[in-house]
Amino acid sequence: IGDSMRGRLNAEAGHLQLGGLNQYLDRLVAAERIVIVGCGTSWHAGLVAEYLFEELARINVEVEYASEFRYRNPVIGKNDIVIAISQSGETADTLAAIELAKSKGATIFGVCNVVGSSIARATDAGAYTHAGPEIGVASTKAFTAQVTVLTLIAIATAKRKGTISEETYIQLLNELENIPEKVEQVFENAQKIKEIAFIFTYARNFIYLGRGLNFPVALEGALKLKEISYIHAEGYPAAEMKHGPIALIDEDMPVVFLATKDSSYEKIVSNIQEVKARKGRVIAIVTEGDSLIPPMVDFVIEVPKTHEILTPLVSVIPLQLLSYYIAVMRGRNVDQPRNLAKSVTV
Ligand code: F1P
Repeated sequence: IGDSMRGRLNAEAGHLQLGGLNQYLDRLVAAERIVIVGCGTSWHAGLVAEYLFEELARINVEVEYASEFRYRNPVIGKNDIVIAISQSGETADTLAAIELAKSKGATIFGVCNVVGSSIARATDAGAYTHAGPEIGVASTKAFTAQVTVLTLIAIATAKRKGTISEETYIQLLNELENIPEKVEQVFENAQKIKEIAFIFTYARNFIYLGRGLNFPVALEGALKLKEISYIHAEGYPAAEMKHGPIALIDEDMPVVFLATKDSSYEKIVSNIQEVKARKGRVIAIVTEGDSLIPPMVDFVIEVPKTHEILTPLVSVIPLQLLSYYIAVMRGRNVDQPRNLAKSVTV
């Protein structure tokens, strides 16, 4: 995250360094619709961006799996802006989605990690995440770096569009500077996360629930667990639970709740009560100092308080660590999980 932000924040000068995107900011400001395409973790970062662009810049956003979009006959044209997200910059489905959108006249922006990659070259402009290579196959720092860059783009767009005040703008940028330190603080809880991982090493299923900006984080937590530990895991918006997944809850089901103190807090508390009433085993990610949730649940992992808009950057870290420790305890090769490729080029 630090590398992704270094040199980009210049709140006093009133502008952000967003690489080639700086010249195109007016296109984003005027956009009636943004279509975001990506696969896997990159798609989850896109879902976070949907909340950010809608909330801050009041732009309609659609987030598409590139692997579906490319085979549909999507309604897309010259008034649309497509943002393609990819760590490797080589994912075949994302590249094909870009080519399709381009052939219909859309403008394509990229958020890629690898400089000069095929996707970066296929776009009209973009901002690199500059997060360095992922050592393992599963995206982890790619997610936080993508979300950081997308947050900056949404903030810059909103500022120029006038949909956020100067005060909110400065507040968000100042808080972004605090994020690397807050992520470090989560790492100080590593021992506790390891103990929880030990208890659930041989769980057969997991459910992850979150609301708002924490919903894509729940999806990402479930994906990380699947990818590196091979445990079946599902992520849902917490409010969807009653529409089906609640049938799965019993005393053998670990349920990870993203329950940080934000605008969904009260609702998530009642979702936790619903799960506890059915004897689910709840692991709650809460904001430091929360005294309401801990007595209600089985395990608690605290994260530092941040601005609601920036929550995913902090709340995803304990989920990545939990997956990591469970995978290591199960003897998995976390850097090279079975069946996964670093870039899916076919
Ligand atoms: C997308 C992705 C990763 C996933 C795995 C396979 O890659 O689905 O999110 O962790 O490595 O590829 P990319 O387009 O972001 O490089």
